[in-house]
Amino acid sequence: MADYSEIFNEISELLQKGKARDIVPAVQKALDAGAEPADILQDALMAGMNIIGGKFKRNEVFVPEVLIAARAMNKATEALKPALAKAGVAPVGKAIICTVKGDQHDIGKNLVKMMIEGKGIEVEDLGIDVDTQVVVNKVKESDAKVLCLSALLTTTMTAQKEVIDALTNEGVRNKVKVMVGGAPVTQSFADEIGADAYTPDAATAAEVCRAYYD
Ligand code: B1M
Repeated sequence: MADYSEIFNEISELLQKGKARDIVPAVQKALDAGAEPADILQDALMAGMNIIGGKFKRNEVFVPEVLIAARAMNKATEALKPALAKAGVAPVGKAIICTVKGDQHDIGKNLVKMMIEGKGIEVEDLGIDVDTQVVVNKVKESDAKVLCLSALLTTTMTAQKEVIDALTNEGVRNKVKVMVGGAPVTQSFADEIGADAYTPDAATAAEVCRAYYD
């Protein structure tokens, strides 16, 4: 089996340094060399992001460094998108995704979106820091079957509950399956707030989401 560790390390280093311009050709180089897109995502990009995350936690890097790394991550995942989403068939249905109110983290959300699109589902992305009422209004007007809520902060995961409660109060809870995720979210939290599904990562989210359309 081919060894991609050198190019994966290079991509991880570029991500950590926030080299958004250089990371795209490096990702392309890995693809051209035959590396699996899922491995580039996991073993190069997520690996680099985890290193940055650890340094952030230990106060070895600060918000600006993390922001430029995040920008490089988003560029790199965009470059991976065609390879990841190779289904290329007519969409089987629609889903809505957003990062909840108060939360500006979008890398995980973008990955989940990309993987769901790869399963042939059209995804309407409401963005980050999305007001609960905006989500409810979108569910009302859209024919989406699934709503995906991302939260990365312990202080914002409660907004996932707010959305579910608001959907119930406005009589549209049964219109969509609500899927929740994000680093602090757990299965027991999802059960507690009445979500339909919790998934720990983007690939599982896409699988579970796709099953709602079968
Ligand atoms: Co933030 N941040 N951050 N940050 N940041 C974390 C989350 C933190 C754990 C860092 C730390 O202290 N170790 C910590 C949270 C602590 C907590 O609440 N428990 C934290 C903090 C404290 C903060 C600020 C408060 C810092 C400050 O200002 N003092 C601030 C808050 C801003 C806000 O949102 N209001 C803040 C800001 C930022 C930046 C803006 C600098 C930047 C975000 C840039 C961006 O997203 N464009 C940032 C980043 C990058 C991180 C870390 C380093 C990386 C997050 C990430 O993108 N991971 C993060 C530390 C860490 O996680 N190691 C951290 C990669 C991504 C692919 O993983 O998002 O978990 P993740 O998504 C996964 C799964 O969770 C799942 O699938 C994805 C892929 O497999 N998933 C879903 C995610 N959403 C899903 C939805 C689904 C299903 C699955 O729906 C169905």
